[in-house]
Amino acid sequence: MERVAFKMKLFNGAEKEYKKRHDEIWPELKELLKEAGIHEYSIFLDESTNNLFGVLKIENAEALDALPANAVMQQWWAYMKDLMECNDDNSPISIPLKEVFHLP
Ligand code: RM4
Repeated sequence: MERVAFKMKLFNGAEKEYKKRHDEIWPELKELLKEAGIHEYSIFLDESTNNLFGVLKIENAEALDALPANAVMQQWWAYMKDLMECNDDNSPISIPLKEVFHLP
């Protein structure tokens, strides 16, 4: 299992709605992420900077490459774009993070 982490950015004042939408995550998106081999996916918020930190485990990190082309993923990103910094294609601006410590 590989560990993947990345950061994204939430707009000011969007925390409550961001949390609500994830509490009510679409079943089809959950299914898509599970089918891609994702496990234990968390997103943490740094309230002092609005940085979001995504952390997940995946059987094969290359499986993530197929997600941007998926219709459900694209619909979710379009739905979320009013809450966070995004690219022109609505995908969140996502900066990969480098693991510098792990205690299994
Ligand atoms: C995030 C963002 C990510 C997605 C999660 C479920 O806000 O859209 O790309 O993987 O939601």
